[in-house]
Amino acid sequence: MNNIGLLIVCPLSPYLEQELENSFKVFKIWQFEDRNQFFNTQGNSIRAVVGSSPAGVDAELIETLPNLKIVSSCSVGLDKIDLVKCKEKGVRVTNTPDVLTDDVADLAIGLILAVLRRLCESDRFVRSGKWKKGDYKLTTKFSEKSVGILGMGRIGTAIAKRAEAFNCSISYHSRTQKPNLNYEYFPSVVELASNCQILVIACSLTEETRYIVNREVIDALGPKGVLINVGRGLLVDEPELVAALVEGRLGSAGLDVFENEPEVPEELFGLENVVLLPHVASGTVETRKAMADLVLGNLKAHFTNKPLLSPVV
Ligand code: 8YV
Repeated sequence: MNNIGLLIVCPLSPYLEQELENSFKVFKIWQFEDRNQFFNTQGNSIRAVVGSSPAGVDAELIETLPNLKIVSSCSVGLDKIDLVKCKEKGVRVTNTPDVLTDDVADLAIGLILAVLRRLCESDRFVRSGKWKKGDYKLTTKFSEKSVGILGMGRIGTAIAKRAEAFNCSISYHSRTQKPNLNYEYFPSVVELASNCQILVIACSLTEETRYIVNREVIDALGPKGVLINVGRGLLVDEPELVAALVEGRLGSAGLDVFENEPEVPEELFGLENVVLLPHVASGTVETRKAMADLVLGNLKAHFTNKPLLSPVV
């Protein structure tokens, strides 16, 4: 496969980049200052693209690569890939589901605990020497709270299972009700937010779900409510979220994702009722290796005419 042109559209783990280089003729898009020149000279040779959550392929890039056959994303989220265009052009698409589910669900619970039990603030309290000068204020119990999950797919289900172990009551909203689940289903996000104390966003970003958590949802969650986001920043109306946190209309938030990563609204930096993470839900050594191996497995399967391991298109 060493003569197959493969374009990487955003930096990946050193392991994945090296493995790709061992098997393909790799081009890294960020290394070309003049991209038009690159596409003019190498565009025809590119048969595969590898991206991740920061960058995928839009319609323009797909049109620019006439011999593109497969897009393999090192992410479960597909929001950066124009799936309709891929289908139209006969370009196969794969992602990395399942292997990251545990990590993302674990981190959602970690964020809930960090927010409610003020773990980061407590750590700062000890490090700054303030413990010696006074008592630390009490925090909020997690066990037995009501948890609403937005998006009851693989990740939502794994979060629900974990929250059940904390004796939480679980409810959810998703496109359709899941007949095999005993959790309460709400047909709208506002109803879900009105009926839970902690709202966890675990759905995928599509045209339909963009800004699904708007002011109405945030207000329904209310001044004691907790918002956790392990999905995508664009699922939330970020200026509304920031305003609600600053004004105390929303209780607190644990955020792993933001609208314009790595930019994070600076108004959040001074708030103690938020925990901010740099999009690390799948960021463990074990899971990133498994994601990389799935990307490699899909590409190798495609170019040896075997069934794809995790096909999307
Ligand atoms: C990122 C993710 O891909 O899988 C997803 O959709 O958002 C993450 O796992 C990962 O952080 C690499 O950027």
